[in-house]
Amino acid sequence: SISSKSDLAINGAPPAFPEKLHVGRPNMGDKASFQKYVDKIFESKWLSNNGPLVQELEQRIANHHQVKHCVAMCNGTIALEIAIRALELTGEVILPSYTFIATAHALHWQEITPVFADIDPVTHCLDPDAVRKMITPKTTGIIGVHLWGHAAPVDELQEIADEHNLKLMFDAAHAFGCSYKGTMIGNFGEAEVLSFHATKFFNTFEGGAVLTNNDKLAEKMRLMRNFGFAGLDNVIHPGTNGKMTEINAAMGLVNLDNLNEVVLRNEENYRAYQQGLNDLPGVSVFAFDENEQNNFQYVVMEVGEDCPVNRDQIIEALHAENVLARKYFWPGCHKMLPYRDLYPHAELLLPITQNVADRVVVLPTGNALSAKSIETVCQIIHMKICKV
Ligand code: T4K
Repeated sequence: SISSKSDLAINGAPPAFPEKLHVGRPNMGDKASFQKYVDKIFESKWLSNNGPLVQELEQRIANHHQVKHCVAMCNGTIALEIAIRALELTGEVILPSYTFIATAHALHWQEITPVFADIDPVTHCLDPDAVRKMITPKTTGIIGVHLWGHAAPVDELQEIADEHNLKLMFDAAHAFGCSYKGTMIGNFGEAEVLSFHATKFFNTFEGGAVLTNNDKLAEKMRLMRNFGFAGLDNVIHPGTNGKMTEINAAMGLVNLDNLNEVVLRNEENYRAYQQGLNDLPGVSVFAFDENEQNNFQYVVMEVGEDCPVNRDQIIEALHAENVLARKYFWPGCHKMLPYRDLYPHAELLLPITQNVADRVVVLPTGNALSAKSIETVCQIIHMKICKV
């Protein structure tokens, strides 16, 4: 156990963990069930192109989110691109800079200008007043991001969208199984995009989907993900290859059976971190809304201005102990290429984004962590912070 500064690896002690603790270790379902699906795939010789397992997965994910349509795709980024294109967004689209780079790239890839608006310091999601400030005659849409699974301010954003005749959609990559005012994510805006990447709460190795209640939009996206084919030899729409394969769907079906256990484990870990960290000076654990459904996939610690050491010093101490905490989503999309060059002064409009991006530490969670190891991670942080 870590009970004095000299027990820290940055001070020469051996690392507290012999093996690396990662953020984003995959949540894995039952291996034997997966193997049964593999056998089925080998028997049927149906590997891709809207196969039976993909269809079953879509149905189950739609039911889980109580939404009409789930259109599965090969990953979350292509799902974003297809949704953006299906909604016919052009010109400028407003989004947060404090998100994974894919949200911005999905727009830029289609020659749409991503316009970054500032966030709320408490929820880390778009600040509706900041969004209003960024609207120009070229604005056609808003992409809210449900960061860490915490819903963006859906009602306020919808009001702005209605007022200015803009299309609203959401990047719900983090928000599988989460809710907003008691309604499951997937039911808001024109469409909401999930990611099923290996590191996500629910994974299909790689994968993603668009959820929507709009029949026409769902139909259009189904065409777009399969080159625009409507039956044999008949292309009726521009399209790309956004299809999910059967092996990905098999992983998804197995992982769906495991969701309750993953949430329970994640929540336990989250509470253990809360308990271990919230009494320490200058740090706090990002608070989820206790009235909503959460997946607790991200344990986010914020290092306050009153903390005796800064975020990077804490990260350095953790990495020395083999705790590979991450600084998602530092430094913000507006500081990465090509956006840094396109908007050299964007940072002036994003003071909260910059502040939050400099203060966040995402901590390892999931199955690989025992209560004891969380206690040790908290002790490391405590020792790094304390004066003696
Ligand atoms: N929108 C948002 C808000 C997103 O967060 C994301 C993805 C997207 C859109 C796009 O969705 P996708 O197109 O990815 O479906 C990771 C993921 O690659 C990315 O999916 C995710 N967000 C982002 C938050 O995290 P990196 O660059 O941090 O990945 P990497 O390789 O450093 O992996 C993170 C950790 O996970 C590693 O320390 C090890 C562990 N890991 C990773 C993989 C892939 C494993 O243990 N096993 C694995 O198979 O981006």
